Amino acid sequence: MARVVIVSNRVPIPKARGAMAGGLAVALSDLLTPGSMWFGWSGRLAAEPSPQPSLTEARGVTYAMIDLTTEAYRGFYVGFANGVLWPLLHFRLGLMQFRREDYENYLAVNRSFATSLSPMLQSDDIVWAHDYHLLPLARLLREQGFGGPLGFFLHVPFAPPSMLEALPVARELLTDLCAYDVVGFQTEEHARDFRDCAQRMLGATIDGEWVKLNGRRTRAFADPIGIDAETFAKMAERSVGDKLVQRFVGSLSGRLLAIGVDRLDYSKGLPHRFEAYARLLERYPEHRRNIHFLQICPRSREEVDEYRKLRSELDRLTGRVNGRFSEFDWTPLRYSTRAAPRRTLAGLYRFARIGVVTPLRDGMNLVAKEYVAAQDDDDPGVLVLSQFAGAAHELTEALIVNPFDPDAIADAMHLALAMPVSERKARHVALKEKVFRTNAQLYCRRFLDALRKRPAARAAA
Ligand code: GDG
Repeated sequence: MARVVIVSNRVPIPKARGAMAGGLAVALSDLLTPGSMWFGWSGRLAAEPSPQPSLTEARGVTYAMIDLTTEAYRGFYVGFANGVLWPLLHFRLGLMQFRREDYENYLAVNRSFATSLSPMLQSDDIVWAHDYHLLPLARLLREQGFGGPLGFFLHVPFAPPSMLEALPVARELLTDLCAYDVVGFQTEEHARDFRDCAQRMLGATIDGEWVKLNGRRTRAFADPIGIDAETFAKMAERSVGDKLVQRFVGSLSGRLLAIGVDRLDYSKGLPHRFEAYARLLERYPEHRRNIHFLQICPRSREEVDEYRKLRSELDRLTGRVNGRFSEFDWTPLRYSTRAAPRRTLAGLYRFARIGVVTPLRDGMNLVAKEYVAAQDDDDPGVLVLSQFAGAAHELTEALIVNPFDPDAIADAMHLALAMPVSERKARHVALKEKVFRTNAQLYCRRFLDALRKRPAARAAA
């Protein structure tokens, strides 16, 4: 069987003991068999470029990493990836700050990845690159002489042509994506947007899921990411007995819990959500004193101005909600910017009557799936889910809301709080079936199957 080489911006080396870190490492854990390799940035900044990767081995998997210079990192990561591509693909054109020198650094870092990785590749390797940091990698690896299957998965949404046109280098990057053999998206809508862009902006020919450009074919298809639902459900069941979870539950004094868990990011709709909670308490006063809202949002990308601004805004909104509604023995909103241990999160999800997942735009949103997996079958909570999260395409039995409408979120929370257990159970059975079936294993298998079929695709080009 061919070796799988995963490439991503950051490399999640497993800790010496204990479970894997989370996120991508969990989704791809089935592929991390002895002999496989994961390549990316070490997280270290060096004065000089270091093309020679450092190698670490854990559980038979080789983790190969390069350092980046401060200048390359700032242009590539802060400037272009998170200052241009992230806002663009999350429909926030006003936040996009394009600078050609950042784009040059973005290309330079991708070139360093290709130059460092290619000497380690064997001709029958399968390479699977992840996310918007690595759009040009396939072209650059091909230039280095790699001829094997190259796949790419985009974790964030894609944009339709009318929006992608705003990116001055959109045509270059679209052409680069067409150098991959397989390009995977979270939803069919994102895959279709990509094919539309390739057709309208590059003149590519579209045939079903296939994009034909300059005599070669790329398959652009939807492969929604999943979680390891079984492991997560077990973790949730066990962790409700943990000291930390118990202490938290005790502090609620029997009140119901609504929970939100998101990286502190402007795509996650946090200010609208806080506003919605205030509307709930204002318009449905019967819930006052009977509910707590816990928002966990670990700080992220603090190098980017917009993220610092968001944090101050949330500090202000929390103060406003609590200032307005608190009573001496009830604080309606608790908000923490520190990450919680994964096991604690699982226990808190299980305890929460409502999971509030209201991003303004999101590729998938794994929190929605984790919340479902963590529920107690006999007394499940209710998921309130944004129509603009990729997860809403699958999890249709959630209470689906428009995240730009705080009143609609408040109404859904009210409905969830009043929902009889029979309806909660009926919705949960349907959601659980989907989360357990379309899990991380299926996600990996579908993508690799598509990539392994590549020779046939080439012959037909
Ligand atoms: C991108 C796309 C897509 C959060 N807080 C804590 C914590 N988390 C974990 C959650 C979940 C993960 O982080 C977040 O995943 P999401 O999917 O919600 O969002 P992004 O980080 O934006 O991820 C997204 C995803 O890629 C995968 O393809 O779904 O659309 O934007 O697993 O549980 N984990 C711990 N403590 C925290 O405080 N331990």
